Amino acid sequence: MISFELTEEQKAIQKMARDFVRKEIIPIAAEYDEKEEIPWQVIEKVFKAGLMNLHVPVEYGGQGVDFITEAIVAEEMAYGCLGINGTFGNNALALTPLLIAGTEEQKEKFLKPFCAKPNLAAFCLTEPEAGSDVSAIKTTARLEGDEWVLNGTKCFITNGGVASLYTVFATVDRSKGIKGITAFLVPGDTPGIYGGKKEKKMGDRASHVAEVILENVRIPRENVLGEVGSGFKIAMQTLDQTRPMIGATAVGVARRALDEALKYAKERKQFGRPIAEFQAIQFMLADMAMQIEAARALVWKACWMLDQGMKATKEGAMAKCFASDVAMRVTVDAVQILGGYGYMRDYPVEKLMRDAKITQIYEGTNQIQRLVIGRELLKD
Ligand code: COS
Repeated sequence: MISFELTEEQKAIQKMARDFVRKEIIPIAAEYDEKEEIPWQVIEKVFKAGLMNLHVPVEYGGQGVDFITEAIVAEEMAYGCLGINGTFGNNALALTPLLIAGTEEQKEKFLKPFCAKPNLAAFCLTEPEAGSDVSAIKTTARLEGDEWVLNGTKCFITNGGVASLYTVFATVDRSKGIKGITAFLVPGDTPGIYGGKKEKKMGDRASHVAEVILENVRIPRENVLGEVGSGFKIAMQTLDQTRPMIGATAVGVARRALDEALKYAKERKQFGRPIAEFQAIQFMLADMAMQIEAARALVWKACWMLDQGMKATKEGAMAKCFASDVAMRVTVDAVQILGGYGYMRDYPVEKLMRDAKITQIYEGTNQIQRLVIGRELLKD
């Protein structure tokens, strides 16, 4: 059975997120992009509005919504600002390993207090020499008595240095390759874990992305997630669930660019007419709208599969890859429609174009997504 009709709850949360974005995010997005800072007051308001930790079950203090609802909210939030959404949306990436592999005790101990406040989490996988090739990570974990001792450097970590909880991937034995990779929970106040250099970014600038340094970080033995050596699979299973959300945010960025381009094309007069009356512009707007609809359909399909408990590795990669490529093309076209004004910071479209670029890169480059899709096709 296929239906694109949202449930009453989904319509209500979509409206709530849309109103929130209009009131709290759009008015300040350009300022925080310029300042390259997290608007902490907005994070608190997102939390109070019940729009944070959507995917975390209610019994651990989250909102317990399904994947489609999460995607609907992510689209609305990214319509307002990709970077601001990325700051609290990143909790989905960082907490999913705990939801997938955590024991009941770990969920009680870590999720409940985390979700009781507007806390941020960080997912620490990438390293200077291990981006697409996760198997190359060098951060080590050594068991000493009843404690794990972690050492290494992570890079490009969203919320690095400002998170209250870190999910850290480290190797217990480099000679074992991916079979040595293990996932750990590290509370943000643990001595030895701290934020390093904060990155200066092209776009996505209202999010805090930095190195995370681990220097003899000692955590209790029971902070290991799942089996020792299962970290790579946990990371891949996590990305299967979160890549569709990157797709949803890319749809939000693209939809905003289309709305800005439509508004401008109706107002801007050249040769005595609004430029929207020229077919050259109409065809661009039509292509933008078509691509956005197709991208959202792929995102919702992947989310629907996840909601049914199905494996959606291929569909999640398709949704992320297609939607982020769409966001890039649509935002470039929006800048083109706005012409010289589009290139200037007084209008929001140049920011959308800068923001769109990262969606083709993070949570696996679009080359990696194509590789994942190709492998899945060959398996089928
Ligand atoms: N779910 C469950 N298990 C998975 C899986 C998935 N989605 N993907 C891979 N695995 C398992 C495989 O089944 C295999 O298990 P066995 O050894 O038991 O057979 C194992 O993991 C290794 O898989 P594979 O051979 O595909 O690993 P590769 O080293 O070739 O790496 C890629 C695969 C490149 C796809 C992976 O490293 C990747 O996604 N890289 C990008 C990482 C990324 O997104 N980084 C961004 C950081 S987050 S901002």
